[in-house]
Amino acid sequence: MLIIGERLNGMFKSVAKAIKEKDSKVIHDLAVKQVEGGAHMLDVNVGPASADAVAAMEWLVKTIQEAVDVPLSIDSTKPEVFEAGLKLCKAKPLINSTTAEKEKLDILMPMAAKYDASIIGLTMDKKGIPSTGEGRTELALNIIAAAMENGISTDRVYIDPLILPVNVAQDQCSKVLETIRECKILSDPPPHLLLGLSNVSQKTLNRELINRTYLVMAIAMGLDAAICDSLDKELVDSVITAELLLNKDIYCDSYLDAYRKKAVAVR
Ligand code: THG
Repeated sequence: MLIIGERLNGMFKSVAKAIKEKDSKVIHDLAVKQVEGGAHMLDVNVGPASADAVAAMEWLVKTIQEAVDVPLSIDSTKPEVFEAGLKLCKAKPLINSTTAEKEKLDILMPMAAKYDASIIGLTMDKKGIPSTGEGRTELALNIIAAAMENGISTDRVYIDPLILPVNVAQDQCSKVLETIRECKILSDPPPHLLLGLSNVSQKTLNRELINRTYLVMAIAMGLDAAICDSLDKELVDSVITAELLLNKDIYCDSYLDAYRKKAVAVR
């Protein structure tokens, strides 16, 4: 399971403030702590409040790479902000994200090819997010086809069926699980399946419990990547345990410690 740390996002007030004041220490600390917590990659989003999003992305990518060397997921909606981040990435980046709209795919797939980046495809278009699993899977197929047309291997595509908060769209949680299972057979090699996990628990009580439970359910359906809070030890423990139970790792009594030691050794 690819764990992508969610905390370097201007949506968080402390991060927005650090970007505004160019406070490197706050960014370095968050980068290091997320990687120590188990993140293999970090999501980077300058947030809605940045006056100059291009300059903010450049500063943020440079600053993060002073502290850690994991690959980055460049999170934006604007082509010029993607370019600003991608051109500075030292390790192969992930573009977060394109939608299934032709105009977006025509810009972002060639950009992925140009920077040798992987790419997240959201199962939404001009009409929004389909309310059925089938509708989402159909859009995923359009995204995969566009990748192939641009010479991008289908295993560099991360389909994101877009999970919504359980308190506003409760019936959608099971539709997303359906989509995860269905998308795995859309291509050979299959695409990856990813979620921005914390969306599911926005403005709920018991956030951690909801995140952890849903993540394990999604992993059982074939999810293999999540943008999530790697500072949450119980969440990361759940991921490690779910993978063990799916026979992706060899059991021993100290499997949690063994996983963490191995993760540090390969870093
Ligand atoms: N899919 C993809 N990318 C994404 C998302 C997705 N990127 C952004 C987001 N969704 C995933 N990251 C987060 C980060 C934080 C929160 C949720 C998802 C979050 N933030 C607190 C909140 O809103 O309550 C902020 C609280 C604070 O300010 O301290 O929950 O789905 N591809």
